[in-house]
Amino acid sequence: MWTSTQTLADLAQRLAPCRRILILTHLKPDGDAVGSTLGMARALEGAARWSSGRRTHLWYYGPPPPWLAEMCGSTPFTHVSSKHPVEQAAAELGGEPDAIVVLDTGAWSQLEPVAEYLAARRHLVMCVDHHAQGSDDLAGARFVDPTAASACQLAAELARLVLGKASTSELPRDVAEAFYLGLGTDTGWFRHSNVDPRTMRDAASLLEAGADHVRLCAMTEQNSLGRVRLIGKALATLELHCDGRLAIMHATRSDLLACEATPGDTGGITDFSQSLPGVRVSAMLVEALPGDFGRSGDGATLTKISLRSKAIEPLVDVNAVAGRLGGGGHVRAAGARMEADIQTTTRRVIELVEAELRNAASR
Ligand SMILES: [Mn+2]
Repeated sequence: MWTSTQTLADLAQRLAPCRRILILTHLKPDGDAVGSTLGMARALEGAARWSSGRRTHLWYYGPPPPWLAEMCGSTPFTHVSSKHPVEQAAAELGGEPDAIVVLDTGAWSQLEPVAEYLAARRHLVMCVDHHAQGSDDLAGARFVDPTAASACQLAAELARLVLGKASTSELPRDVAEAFYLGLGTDTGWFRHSNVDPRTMRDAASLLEAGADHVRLCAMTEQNSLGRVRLIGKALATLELHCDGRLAIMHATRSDLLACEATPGDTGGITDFSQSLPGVRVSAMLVEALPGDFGRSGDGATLTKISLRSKAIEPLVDVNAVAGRLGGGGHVRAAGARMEADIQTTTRRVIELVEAELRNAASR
């Protein structure tokens, strides 16, 4: 069972004498992953009662968010990659760590690049997480609270204990700033269903400590010019099908070129049509060249399909739709590729969603 085996006070006590602490999070770090680890590193540096170089070490792996360097500022971090492998990063620690803190995940699958390194040092691992599932054998010492909207709220409490403060509102500004980032991003800046009174109280406390809401929100909500132009093009193609319950948008290869957008700029555009009241499923179709989305092929026409389903009962299972096209994902967000042009793909998506809408209605 992925439940707590220790209190945060136990973990703070265990960290107190540690002089070389490695801080890790999940692959492809998001705001909560970066915020929790960065805030923790800064708090542990601040609590050091000796002054012989750095006490904490941050490793990230997988595609970093565009704002990573800006967010970390003068706090150093290592990006572990094929160019900078774990062995090299480990050598740079200057010796074996005496603690490894894993934040915002407890799953081996999310720690794949460092799994081997961690497996050999399991007795050193402490985990603080807010996910419902995790791997019990990753960390014997763990604090798990799935009722928290973000790992940053739990990390803020641990940082408070580490620094011996009465409230998280007394955390140093740069520590609070990092934790506020994760609280903001994991709640979609206080819009998602995980927002509750505790979220707001914790956020208020971090704002009191000096977190800059405007700066952090603007930093993570940035779009490139190419992406904004592409959003405009895609919205202009919006069509409703299935009695207004399916919204479809598309972008062609020449749209991308005209907007100076990259295939990476197409992510999340589906969400715009989800704001239409009657829409249950939205789809975004992007004409791709083989290789655009990490697949090399024989030059055949390829259309990438992104599907979203709204959180309204009965839920329409877009994972099932994607599955019929050879793709997959989750019930509410899934994707697939079809070796066909946009028109043919559109017709197929309409057919499949129509059938799935009937399935959902009959459940
Ligand atoms: Mn999280």
